[in-house]
Amino acid sequence: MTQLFDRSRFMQSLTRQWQRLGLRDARDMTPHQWWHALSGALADMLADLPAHARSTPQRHVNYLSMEFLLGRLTGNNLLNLGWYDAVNDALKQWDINLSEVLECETDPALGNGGLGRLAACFLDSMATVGQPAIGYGLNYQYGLFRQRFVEGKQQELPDDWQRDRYPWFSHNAALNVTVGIGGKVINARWQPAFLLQGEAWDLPVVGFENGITQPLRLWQAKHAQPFDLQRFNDGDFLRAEQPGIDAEKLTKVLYPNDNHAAGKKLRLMQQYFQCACSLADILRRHHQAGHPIATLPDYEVIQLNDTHPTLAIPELMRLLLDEHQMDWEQAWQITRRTFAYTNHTLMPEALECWDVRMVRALLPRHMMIINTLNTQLKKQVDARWPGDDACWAKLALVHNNQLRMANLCVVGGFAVNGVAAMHSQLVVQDLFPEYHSLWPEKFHNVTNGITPRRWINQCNPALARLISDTLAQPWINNLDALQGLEAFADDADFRAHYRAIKQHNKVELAHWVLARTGIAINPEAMFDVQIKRLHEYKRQHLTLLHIIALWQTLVSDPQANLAPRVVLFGAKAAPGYALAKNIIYAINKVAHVINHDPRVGNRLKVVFIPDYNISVAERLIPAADLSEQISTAGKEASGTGNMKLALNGALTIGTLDGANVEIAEQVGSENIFIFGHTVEQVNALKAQGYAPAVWRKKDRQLDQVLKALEDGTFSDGDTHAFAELLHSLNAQGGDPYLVLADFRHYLKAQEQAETLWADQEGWTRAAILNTARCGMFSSDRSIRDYQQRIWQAER
Ligand code: NBG
Repeated sequence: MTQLFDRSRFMQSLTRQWQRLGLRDARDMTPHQWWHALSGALADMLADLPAHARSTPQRHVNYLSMEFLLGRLTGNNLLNLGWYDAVNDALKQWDINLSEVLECETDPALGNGGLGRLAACFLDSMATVGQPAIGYGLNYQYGLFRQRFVEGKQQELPDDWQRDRYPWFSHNAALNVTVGIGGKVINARWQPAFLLQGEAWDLPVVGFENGITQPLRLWQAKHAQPFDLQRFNDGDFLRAEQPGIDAEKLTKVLYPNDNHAAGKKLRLMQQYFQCACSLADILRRHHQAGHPIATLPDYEVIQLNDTHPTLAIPELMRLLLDEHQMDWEQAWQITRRTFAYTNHTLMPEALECWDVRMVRALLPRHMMIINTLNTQLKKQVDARWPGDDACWAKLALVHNNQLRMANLCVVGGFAVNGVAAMHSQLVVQDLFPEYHSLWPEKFHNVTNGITPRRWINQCNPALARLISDTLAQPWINNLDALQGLEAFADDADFRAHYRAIKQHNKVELAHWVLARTGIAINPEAMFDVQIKRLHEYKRQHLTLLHIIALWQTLVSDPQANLAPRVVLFGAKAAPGYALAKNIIYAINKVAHVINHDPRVGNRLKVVFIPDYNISVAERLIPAADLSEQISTAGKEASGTGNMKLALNGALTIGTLDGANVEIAEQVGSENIFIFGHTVEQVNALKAQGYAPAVWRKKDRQLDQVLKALEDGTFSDGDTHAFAELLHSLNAQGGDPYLVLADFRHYLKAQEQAETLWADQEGWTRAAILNTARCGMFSSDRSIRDYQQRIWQAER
């Protein structure tokens, strides 16, 4: 049931906010203060709403994730509460424009990319479908770095996102927990060397028009005592404060790596801190509800978002054994029935392994428990594969002084899932075949999804209105209803309307791009969009090769019949990832030459939008015509940007990778441009000994394109400017992601896209069918799959 908006309560609450700022009148507020006051007022009102009565016997979900990439909250909460129009109206008495106020919010960017954004979509969907849940993460003082380009090169700036108190946070000191670290084990009891305190900072997660609000609880590290009193009294003031300074460092920054394990001690401490705080909180709630500890898995499930929170497994064992004096077997049964693990990658560099000595130094008791688990597992493996050392070498939790987190997750929980059909298959086939044969019932697929609240209703209001006007039923929390649009794909009036919305969004984007980058783009051109983290496997450099090929064609043949095109990139590279940074640099340099080439004019423009984040995505997605999803087959676990773009009516050009496979199934092969080597073909090529030089040699156009990068055409004669990029493509045994092998096929697929583009009615028809047929990519469906297959399934 929607909560009714109480206007007078809102006015009172708002008044308190500006009075607290020491102002005499609401009119004295700056736009930023308006955002602050509005958000604070809404947060107060939300806190006072009656709690939603829960009668369902469902297991409660604890979603543990090191990342939640939330994006702005105020506008989203207003829409989900159903209060947007009422607040918009209330603000008019001061001539305040709500959408301008909402623009003042800095994105809470507590995540890197798809994994963190997925966690945010899942929170929204759990609240919307009524799955009782709490999200647990860390309250990083600095979110993902802000990006700017200096002469085309990425530079990172700190993201001090909560410098002036984030108004949606509520802090409850009664929830503080104490966490130990270091020290030794004496008589099987851990004596930590020092203690930290975890403070709980809660953000409200608002379900869509259903009166449900659930917390996202983010832990912040503080020193347990203000300082060492003895030292302080002795006059050693600075040293007395030392432990406190270290504690606060712990949750200062988010590690800026996507799909890559950092291996740093501070990161391990962050992981443990998050797990220890969250488990203490889960057990506290369980106890408070009057349930005996042995019934934990009957009431609670802990979903591990990738392996980052794996230490929750040995932590629960420790609590059961040492704090609750349970015997090993019972503790193990409880633990195994509580945890479920989602795998998000097959890439070796992203599969976390920790140096055992480091783990032991920080968590000696946990390491003992893990070693015992390892011995126990060895017995099972020996019984099944007697004397097979190679098999044990793969399955061991601890091997060569490395602790393998993914193995611990598979062994320590009751369910493992991949994030798209093909990925889940590869998890079984390539990553865990032996585990699968031991416990086939543990393995599942849950295809990712995205929340239609943010990714249509909020970011594309005109499309949302058209859908609501067209369909006779609610669709925002029932996305399968979009099927009802199919019938309208053949209706010329509807197509005109749908196309006008896209055009309007493109015009808006063009204004914004001009203001932000100084580059004028033609809204009549095809908007070709590639937005995601910068990674070699995602192949932004393949797009770059296509751009250069287009430019060479335009220059050599001014009459060439090419569709006017604007290629838009958004991507951050991890600060230590030299190749990714070089690709950004190359794109920016090529863009500069092309955008200033009078022979090209308006026919081709390339824009790399700096500081890509959720708010930027919300602008780009509704305005995209073509969606680039071109990772090497087998490398992208799912992708979720692909879903957002398709739902908003961009046609996908993509490989048979991740969720592209399912998108292609849904929309039909005539409404998507699929190209490239398949997983099997990629494996076969590699097995033969893939040689990129061979592919270059047999394709003159490819050779010309690479030459232009080599000979300084785009770098003022500097032939070393793109050394990393060129080395990755040219080196013998190089091109690990088969860019050159897929180049020709990619260009053909781009030509197909151009052909359809020339027929605007046909293009629009395909776009409508993309919107109509992508309902299954709602994260509400993902959550229901988790419920049926994992959380609420008979065990
Ligand atoms: C990422 C994958 C994406 C996927 C998201 C969410 C990691 C480790 N994995 O393909 O690369 O969409 O997870 O599942 O960040």
